[in-house]
Amino acid sequence: MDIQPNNPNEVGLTGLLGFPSAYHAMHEADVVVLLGTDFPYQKFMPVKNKIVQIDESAERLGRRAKLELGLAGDVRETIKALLPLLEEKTDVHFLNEQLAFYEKVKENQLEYVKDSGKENAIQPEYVAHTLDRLAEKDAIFTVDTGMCCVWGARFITGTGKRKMLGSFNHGSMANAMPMAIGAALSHPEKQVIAMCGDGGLSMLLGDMATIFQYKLPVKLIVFNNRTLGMVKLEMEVGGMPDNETDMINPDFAMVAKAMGYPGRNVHLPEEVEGALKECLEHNGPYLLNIFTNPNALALPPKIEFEQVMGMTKSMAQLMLGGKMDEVFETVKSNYKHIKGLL
Ligand SMILES: Cc1ncc(C[n+]2csc(CCOP(=O)(O)OP(=O)(O)O)c2C)c(N)n1
Ligand SMILES: [Mg+2]
Repeated sequence: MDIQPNNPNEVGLTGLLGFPSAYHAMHEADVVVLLGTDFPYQKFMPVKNKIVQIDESAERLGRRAKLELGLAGDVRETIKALLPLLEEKTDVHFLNEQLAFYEKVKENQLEYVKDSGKENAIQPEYVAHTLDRLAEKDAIFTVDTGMCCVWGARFITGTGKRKMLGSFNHGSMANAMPMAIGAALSHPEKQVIAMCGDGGLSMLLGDMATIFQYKLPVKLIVFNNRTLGMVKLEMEVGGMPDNETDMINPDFAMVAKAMGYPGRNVHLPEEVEGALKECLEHNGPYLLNIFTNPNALALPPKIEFEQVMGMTKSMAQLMLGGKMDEVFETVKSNYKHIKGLL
């Protein structure tokens, strides 16, 4: 998030949560320079172009990609040493092409936001986008492992002053609320917003009491899709019918009230904006339990043929298993993604 704002050459994130524009730019470039990263999602790494990697840990060089050049050292110092050796190019054709594609991708993203969903199937993209508009420009966001990572990465705009915390190395569930507790303790002056999954929140429900005990003005926004959504998606993409991913949740708003602070259930898309405003403006902790669409999908920027096949197979298996309604809902709620594929 730190390099994103005001960078005129930005083309978005890459990887599983990323944008097609970043994927495309990385694959079409002659040379890719990796600074302090080797990208965990190997499948998204280009293989045909020249890759230069700079990292202070030599053992990371070439770990996930075939390198043309690997340099062990501090990124800043290494770049300073390399810059005088570079010949500046003035042809901006490639850059402009990538930026134009990124604009299109961003426009396409807004398609998701236009559809706010329906009763008990509020579109999470719409919720995240509305939250992005209403939150402070220096807010601290935390995102639960699961679909909230996707909504956060795609719809919360970096301003240079905002921070986003997640369990990005370990991918452990239930991180958003405890991270928000830590953030609120260390930054009492900041607005702290936890984007929680219903599965994640349930896992550490007891921590809701800690928020009250220490009077932390944390805003808990629950993307309550009544499922372990990310895992359900992984099963579907793997060609299996989902199994044991449904959640029977308590009334989280009532739980918040029992803990000593306000909670509100949001069932209708029309209520989202007002409820978010009320939550963010409240002086103290607040929980919003938003009933989101359990079939909302986040497709990676590049869709593997096998993944599409897997999805079809799982849909067929659901149909065979008699879950016709669910199949129809999944297809219907993802027609927008199909547009992205064409
Ligand atoms: C401790 C732990 N258990 C299991 C997982 C596997 N896992 C990753 S995301 C996820 C589902 C999360 O569900 P929820 O919090 O409701 O978020 P959603 O994806 O539905 O938005 C699971 C089970 C994990 N990453 N960490
Ligand atoms: Mg969930």
